[in-house]
Amino acid sequence: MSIRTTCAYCGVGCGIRATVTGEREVRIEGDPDHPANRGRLCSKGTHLGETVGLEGRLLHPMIGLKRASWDKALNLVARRFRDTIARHGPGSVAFYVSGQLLTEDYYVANKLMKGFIGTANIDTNSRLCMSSAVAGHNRAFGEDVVPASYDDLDAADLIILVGSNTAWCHPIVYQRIAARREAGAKLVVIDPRRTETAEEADLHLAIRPGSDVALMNGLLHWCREVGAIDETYLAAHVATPEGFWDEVGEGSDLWSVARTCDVPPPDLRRFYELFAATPRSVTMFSQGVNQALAGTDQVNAILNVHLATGRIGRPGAAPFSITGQPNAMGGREVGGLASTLAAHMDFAPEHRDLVQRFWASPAIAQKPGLKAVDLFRAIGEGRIKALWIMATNPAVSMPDAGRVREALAACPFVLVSDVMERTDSADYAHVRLPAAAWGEKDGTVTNSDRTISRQRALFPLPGEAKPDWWIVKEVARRMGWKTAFAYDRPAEIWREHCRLSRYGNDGKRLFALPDGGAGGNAAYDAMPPFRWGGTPFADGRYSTPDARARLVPVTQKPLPAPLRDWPMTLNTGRYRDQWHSMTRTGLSPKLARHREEPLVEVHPEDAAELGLADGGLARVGTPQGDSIFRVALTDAQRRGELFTPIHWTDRTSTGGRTGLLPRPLTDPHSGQPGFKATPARIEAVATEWRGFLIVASELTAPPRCLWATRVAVPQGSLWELAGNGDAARIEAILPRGERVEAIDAARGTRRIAVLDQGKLAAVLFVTRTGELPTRDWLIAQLAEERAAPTLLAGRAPGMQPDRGAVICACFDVGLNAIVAAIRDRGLADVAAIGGALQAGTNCGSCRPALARILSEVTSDAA
Ligand SMILES: Nc1nc2c(c(=O)[nH]1)N[C@H]1C(S)=C(S)[C@@H](COP(=O)(O)OP(=O)(O)OC[C@H]3O[C@@H](n4cnc5c(=O)[nH]c(N)nc54)[C@H](O)[C@@H]3O)O[C@H]1N2
Ligand SMILES: Nc1nc2c(c(=O)[nH]1)N[C@H]1C(S)=C(S)[C@@H](COP(=O)(O)OP(=O)(O)OC[C@H]3O[C@@H](n4cnc5c(=O)[nH]c(N)nc54)[C@H](O)[C@@H]3O)O[C@H]1N2
Ligand code: SF4
Ligand SMILES: [Mo]
Repeated sequence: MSIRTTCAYCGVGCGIRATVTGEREVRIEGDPDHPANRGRLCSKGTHLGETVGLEGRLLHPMIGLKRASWDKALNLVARRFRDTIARHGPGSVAFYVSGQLLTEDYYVANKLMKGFIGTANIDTNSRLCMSSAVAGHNRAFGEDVVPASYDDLDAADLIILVGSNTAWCHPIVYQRIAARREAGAKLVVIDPRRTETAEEADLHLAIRPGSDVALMNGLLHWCREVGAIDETYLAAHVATPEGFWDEVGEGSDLWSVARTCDVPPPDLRRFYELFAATPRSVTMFSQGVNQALAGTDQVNAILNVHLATGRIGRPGAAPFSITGQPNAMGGREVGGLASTLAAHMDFAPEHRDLVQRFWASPAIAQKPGLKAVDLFRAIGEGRIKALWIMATNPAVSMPDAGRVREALAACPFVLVSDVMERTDSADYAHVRLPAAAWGEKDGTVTNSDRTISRQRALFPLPGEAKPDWWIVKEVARRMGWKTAFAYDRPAEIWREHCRLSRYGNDGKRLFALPDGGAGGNAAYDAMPPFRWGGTPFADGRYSTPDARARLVPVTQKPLPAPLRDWPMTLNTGRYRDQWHSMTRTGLSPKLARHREEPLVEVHPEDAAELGLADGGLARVGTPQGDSIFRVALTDAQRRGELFTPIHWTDRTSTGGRTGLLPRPLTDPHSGQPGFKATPARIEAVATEWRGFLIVASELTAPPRCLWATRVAVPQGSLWELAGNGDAARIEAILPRGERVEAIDAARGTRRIAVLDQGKLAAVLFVTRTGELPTRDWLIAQLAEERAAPTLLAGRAPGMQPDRGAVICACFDVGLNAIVAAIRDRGLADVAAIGGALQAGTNCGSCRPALARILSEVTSDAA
């Protein structure tokens, strides 16, 4: 029997049909009836089944390093929070929560902090993610409403992706865009990097980072010049501040904009003409827009264009802020940000009054609380003395993560509730509480297009794990608020949340959920996905006092010249097959193969000047800290710019730690950090030896050397290694067992295998001058009952060559097979590759990569 649920990962919110096939085993299929994906899944969703094992899970409450009963742990937590509040006031405690909580969890945490503890010191990792979009929506619409749905993509004739690597980060939305293009729609991508998304586009504008306001103001100015402004719409539904158009016109002629954005004027003109001529346009944006010091202005620059052209509230015409996490949107709905109260209300006296009455609560937060960056600063300064971290890993994901770690280390009481036993943040916890994970928890999530779906439990709760809502309400009850937190099941919380959304609303707020009470628990259990809000603003009425939207004057900030000591600009973001700090995707061997190490991507000409070699190591430094990455040369980068991934942690690497690098500076309106542009420098790092370690058992810490980075492989892990001095130190990490060794002093090569009754336990290869064998065959030996006798040769006699990097994660197809098939069988398009090798025929995430390989191979041949 299959259970309908929702994917654990991104804000696309794909529906899944899960069939439990054994204890902690599940078969995953896309749900053909879910409106977000209609049966499709991307590589991450497809491989969810590989991540539901109990490996690495936290299964019991822990006080320090000791296992404790729930009773004892909860009493301690309640006492510590109560005592801290009694001594230092409610402002001395804080929660830092996450868009990976379910709505019900989120609601209860928010209610406890804002209505009972009585401060708004609850912020969420969504602050790092889309708070600029929230601030932009509030400024323009008077309410944080995303006025778009995926259906608009199916109706659009032009889709513009701004600061969004959709093919990797929202793959199923990308598939939808690709399908619409087959029907003739055009795609424009605006991103400083030539991502796989950009590579596929009809037009790619590789703008200078941070120049989006200039680009959008230029577009607005162009639309005015060519008569594409919808004057009727403006007159009826939009308030235009005095002098707005003069400001827009300033520096907005094509040539000036092209210079500011550093793009060829003909390309810019093509974009502007295309937009002006295409009423059905959707502008979709994410972190390249939000994560900037002028993120909110960048959002409003986009919203201005859509308002002024009347391209909003109509099919196929909308600005579309796409959310990252599975329940980022649900968090906005419950008011999980420190700057909002609940149910799309803020701290205006009438809202405070209304929410307090509804909750019948003893207190209500009077003003916004500390936003994430300020919150961790306050912890560092000793102003916050008790912190609860729920479903997020700030020691990795906050900007200037080194300072965040210092703050956590200094905080008198840190509570972490997480599904994993060890995370970089949990290392600082005084108490750790085991939370239920995806596949065990039960509740609702809201995706990017306001569709609310159920996540349903597939397995019984393992060990003593408990759902987050249960943990929060137990703490609340022990702090003395028994009746207000007397929940027995998520359905009760859901119904309360629905009631609050409608309470005293009278159409003032668009966010109003249907009566969640109808049909009781059974209706909740059976609830099909539904979208709230219909087509927002279809009637031209906005949530402002005068029902008009606002054009918000925004001007391009001067772009900083390169600094002498920090001449490069560091951009950071995501890989296709990893999710954030890898606590889940890191368990999947298939997902590990796409990018096995954290790379720093650099333009070849910069590399030549700086003496960086492709495949070598380099140290990336900023005033905040430094970290080492593997160099990858690519002309997809602009000159002077670097790109590093956010995924690697202390658990998985000695280097590759992007979080240490960004500045803790934020947008003045939203408090969102500017993760995408940090002044930086880069220098080559020489190492005397290289090697790798394949182990069956999990290491508790990376091997000690300059460079050690881990990925999951079937039945074990693979560590890539490099360092200086005596490599023999590494051997200390090898497990006990029967050892076989081969040492070649001339080449400085050491090869050691450790066997446990004939089965491979570990193999370490190190060399100073020689080659290393490919890893695949050795990895496969982990699965053999008796390891092959040619282990130390690194291959079987007469073995076939390497497979190359895995391109298609679904069918495990390597680069070399694809190249060979294109050459030998004369394959001419992506569909033909799919026909021959299956690659690209499931989730489609690798289709852009297949297209590129195809064009490279065919142009090589020509
Ligand atoms: N595979 C995968 N998918 C994910 C996630 C994941 O971890 N892995 N995380 C999810 C989450 S929480 C989020 S928030 C989303 C994020 O999804 P995206 O926003 O698509 O991802 P990012 O890689 O952070 O950044 C997007 C792009 O912004 C570009 N950019 C940088 N600076 C600028 C600029 O000044 N202007 C413009 N126009 N563009 C710029 C970057 O070069 C980058 O390609 O992905 C979600 N989906
Ligand atoms: N430099 C740089 N930094 C960034 C970004 C960037 O682009 N560049 N992007 C930012 C963005 S957009 C985001 S969203 C953040 C993401 O950053 P984080 O939120 O720190 O990332 P995750 O690794 O997803 O952390 C989630 C944690 O919750 C745990 N968890 C999973 N499910 C549950 C559950 O049901 N209950 C509980 N209690 N725990 C659970 C996981 O094991 C994991 O430890 O990173 C931000 N940081
Ligand atoms: S696009 Fe992929 S990661 Fe995102 S919800 Fe769908 S299957 Fe999950
Ligand atoms: Mo995010």
